[in-house]
Amino acid sequence: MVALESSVLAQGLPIPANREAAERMSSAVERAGAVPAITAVVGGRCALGLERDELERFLRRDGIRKVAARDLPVACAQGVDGATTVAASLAIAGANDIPVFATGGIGGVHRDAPFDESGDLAELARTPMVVVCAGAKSILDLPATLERLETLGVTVVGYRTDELPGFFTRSTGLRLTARADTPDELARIHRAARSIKRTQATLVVQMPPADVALPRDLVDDAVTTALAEARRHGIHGAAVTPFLLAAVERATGGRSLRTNLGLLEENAALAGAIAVALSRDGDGE
Ligand code: PSU
Ligand code: MN
Repeated sequence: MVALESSVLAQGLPIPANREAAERMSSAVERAGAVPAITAVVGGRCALGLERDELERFLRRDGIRKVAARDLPVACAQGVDGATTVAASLAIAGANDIPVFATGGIGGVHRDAPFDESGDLAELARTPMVVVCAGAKSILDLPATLERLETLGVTVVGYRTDELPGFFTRSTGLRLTARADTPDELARIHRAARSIKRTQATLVVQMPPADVALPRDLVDDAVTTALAEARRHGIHGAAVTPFLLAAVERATGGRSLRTNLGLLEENAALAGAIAVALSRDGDGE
């Protein structure tokens, strides 16, 4: 089984791209031979896998709140619908012993703020799952995010790359300490982590597909514009990430959307392959 998040569907991507993302990610996991399960809070229940009508509610986006790990108990007790971030999705999937999770980009240390660090990092430090992503979103402070992952003891492995990918871009110039070139190798690393009782995630980072990746200077300019817009509007707290993603989309003339969809699918496919590799040795779930 491969867990997928729902905040990217209800907050991160616009309609109708969010439907395309849900379909492309789920199909990619299935093609790899694994079973996709979207995590969310549905009427106060922590769900692993959504019914058709439930998914439709999340894709319509209205009235669906963004639920981070700290919000889970309140969302459950109040019986609401909530789209789960990476952190909240890991909390749900980890509690159910799901071995693998895929997303687009994890949260991290924000630029330009006195202190704003995504709860995703803390949850990665206490959830021993394989997490596949394209790095942390380009809107973040990537060197600081990598330092925090090191401090937290999260193993970061480049899949067919020696560098931290930049979510929208293939390269950031930030060197990684580990690389693997096959799903089997990744499965071995994760099994080693489990066997020595590491509590952290194995964070697998993969570049966005070459045909949709954006050039670094274009993304740098778009992020600068987006950050200035966020400052002007006084955006803060949980609203920062969705706002910046939408602002980058405007600033790249919509090109970042294609990148986002392409990398979500690619990450889901790799997560499916890793889940299959893990289960082959009877160690998958
Ligand atoms: N990556 C995307 N789109 C998103 C997110 C990540 O391409 O919408 C979401 C994820 O759910 C991630 C969250 O966990 O943003 C991080 O939000 P914050 O910075 O508030 O922790
Ligand atoms: Mn934050």
